[in-house]
Amino acid sequence: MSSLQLEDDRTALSEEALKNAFLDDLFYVQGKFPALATKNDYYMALAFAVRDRMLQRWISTAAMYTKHASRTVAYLSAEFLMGPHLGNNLINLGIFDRVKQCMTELGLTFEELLHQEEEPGLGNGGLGRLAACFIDSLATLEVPSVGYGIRYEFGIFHQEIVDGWQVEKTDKWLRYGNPWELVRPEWAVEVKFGGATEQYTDERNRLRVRWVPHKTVIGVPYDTPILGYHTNTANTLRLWRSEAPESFDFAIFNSGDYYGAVNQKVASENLSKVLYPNDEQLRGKELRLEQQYFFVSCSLQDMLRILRTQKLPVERFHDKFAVQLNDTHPAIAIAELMRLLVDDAVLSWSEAWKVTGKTFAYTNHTLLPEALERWPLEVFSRVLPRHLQIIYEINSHFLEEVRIRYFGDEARIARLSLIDESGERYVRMAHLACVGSHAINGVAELHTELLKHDVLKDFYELWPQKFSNKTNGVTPRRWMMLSNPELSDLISAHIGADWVKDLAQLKALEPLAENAEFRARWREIKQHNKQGFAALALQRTGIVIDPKSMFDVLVKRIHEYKRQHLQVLHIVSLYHAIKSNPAVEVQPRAFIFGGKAAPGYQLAKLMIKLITAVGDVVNRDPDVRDRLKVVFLPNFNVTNGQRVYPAADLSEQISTAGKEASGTGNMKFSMNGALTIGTLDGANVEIREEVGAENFFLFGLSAPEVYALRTQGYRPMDYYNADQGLRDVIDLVRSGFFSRGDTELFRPLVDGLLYHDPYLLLADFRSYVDCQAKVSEAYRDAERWTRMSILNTARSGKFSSDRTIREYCADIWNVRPVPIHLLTHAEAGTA
Ligand code: NBG
Repeated sequence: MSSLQLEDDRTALSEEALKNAFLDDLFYVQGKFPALATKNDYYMALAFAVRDRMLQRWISTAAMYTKHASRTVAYLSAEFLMGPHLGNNLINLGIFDRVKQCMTELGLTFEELLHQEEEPGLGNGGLGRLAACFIDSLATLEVPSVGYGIRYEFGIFHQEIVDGWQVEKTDKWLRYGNPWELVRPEWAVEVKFGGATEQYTDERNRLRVRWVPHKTVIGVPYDTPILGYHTNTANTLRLWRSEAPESFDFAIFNSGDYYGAVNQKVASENLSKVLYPNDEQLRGKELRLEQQYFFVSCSLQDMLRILRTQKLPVERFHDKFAVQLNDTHPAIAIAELMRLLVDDAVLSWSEAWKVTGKTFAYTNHTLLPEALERWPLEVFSRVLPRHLQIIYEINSHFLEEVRIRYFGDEARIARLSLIDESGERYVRMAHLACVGSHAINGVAELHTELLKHDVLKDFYELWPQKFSNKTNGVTPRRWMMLSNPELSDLISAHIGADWVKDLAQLKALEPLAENAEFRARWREIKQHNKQGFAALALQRTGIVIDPKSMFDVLVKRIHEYKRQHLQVLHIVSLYHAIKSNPAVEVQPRAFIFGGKAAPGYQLAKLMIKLITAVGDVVNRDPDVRDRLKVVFLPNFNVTNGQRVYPAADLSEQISTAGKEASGTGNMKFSMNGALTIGTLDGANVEIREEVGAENFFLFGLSAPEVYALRTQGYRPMDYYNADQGLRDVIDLVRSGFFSRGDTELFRPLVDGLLYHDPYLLLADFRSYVDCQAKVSEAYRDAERWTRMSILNTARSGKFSSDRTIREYCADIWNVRPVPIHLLTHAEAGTA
């Protein structure tokens, strides 16, 4: 092909070029002129102007990776909770301020354009957001990588609060189009489901297995460029959408069954329709298994296609790709790669198994036994008959090895088996992931230890060398620069701007904690962020909070183990103290909550109602005189997170020790100068280690203490009986005081605590309330608090996802950066 002329006005970054491009896109892409343009038209025009500026990097990156056949990380994740792209892309391109300026000069409000973007909420919480931070870091570190996932038509539901209860609305994020993706129908693949398998002898006399599926679905890739920060790298997030195959329709069309054909089409397209909320019970599970297999099969076939274009033999799959399994959701990839290698590529079992084992690595993200994925054998064999055979074969080879190693230890063999046969039979996906991977990791030190000695103990004893820890991190680009620009500018003004790529440099802020002027400026910025958040809270809830009060924040998914209701007990105890003596001295606080409950998790929904019900009483009681305010901010998501972390004084990380794998919100708070009150759980342990025990409010039982208490027999009622303050609190809730006299409403929660309390709220109550008193005392000394706040930020360098990704690259993936040479227009035209 002769050299293609790329237009400068699609790549140039000057103000002039940006403005022209924006107006050009408004006219030629949106088909509007200013007098008729809506906010969304302006947003789209800007997005397209920015996307054009990403494409040169994207193409240069693809060309480089192809030419060098670079070793590539494939990050397989059922969730990518990206959050809005526009602001982040501007930051990473280094043109945020310039574009803001341009928009202002054109008479537009830049913030409004940013807010116009519907965030792609393709994740539930921490796990999906971690995947998003990881691909940001991979691009920033210039590591060849692809994120593979599902392009859900509906992401995590939109939460509204009606009469204090959560109401779910569908998330129609694609309603106005998505300017960041490019569909690649030419790389669509077929995925098969159901049916049966049969043996046959091929033309070379080899005994093989053929899968005769019951249905076929097409997976179409939608690509989104993922920019690195101030690099030329633009990697790809490739999300699969399901479609009905043409041929399938034809067969039924010809038989005259038009509606049957349409139904088939609808059924195929349903596959990628909706993201499943986690913490849900079995209902609707089959579609979820189909989703998992769908995106995994699409992704592996895509990798094989890439291998072919680079003329690499399938035997070298593991040299080209390091495939990371983000939890067990994609674990079926192990059986699928075996199928592709053995059934399609005709490798021997043992050769295929070697390639597979060297390809995969598995990250575990949970310590809750009920959250470990298992599929009823019956469902599994119906959806994936060939894969079940393969899993049986993997299991038989594996158990043979175990039998030799642990001769006669049948109990251990049953515990290790890929098939749970203790009752109804299940496929254990975590076991499949462990057996088929060369590396297994947890996401915080404590979590990894608990995996080794509890959840995955038998596997650790078998293969200790496979286990390692990779403490989570978050990207400072989104969670500091974009969310907290004033603080970021202040930091850069003092220590230079390199911290954004090397967060350990924040250490240089430490001496500034002793600088009174710096502290005053630090406080001013926090105050400003708090004012901004107070305005948002007012607009969303109608509740006025005072930016001078302490912002005490608990935002995360609503779950019993995360113990939002422990904070409620604390609030009620303060309220009780005020009611008993209205003159009592209490530190004014705004208690800010946010988070979604799984639609089928009744108790979590009741926890939301409890928060709002207590808020209704406390917020209105004249005796409180505005000293306590309770706000439940609806629809906590990435966008709202960006507003709340920078505004927080106090970060609540109060899960029962030994339950939270890591937490990542805890890191976002600490980076933004909030102090933590927390248990020794997940990454809290490491945050405390880094920032220093004196800058962290620790309370509650440790994981070993929790374990000991449980084994010795935990009786929550004993705590109730022994503690007058606790009794007052529980009795007040139980009396119907917060539920207009209804003594039944909160009974499931209250009785749950008194008679079972699986997450030990009553055991930790006294320690928590006492610790909160220390927090109040510390807050009253503004200078001391500010020092602690600065030190939290200064010592949060470890929690950059860049550090995490460097560790994965070195210890698990064995990949190296490939810096990108930006192609000139002429080069791109001939590449
Ligand atoms: C979550 C854990 C968090 C952890 C994130 C990211 C799941 C299954 N696990 O503690 O609960 O921070 O994963 O690792 O969503």
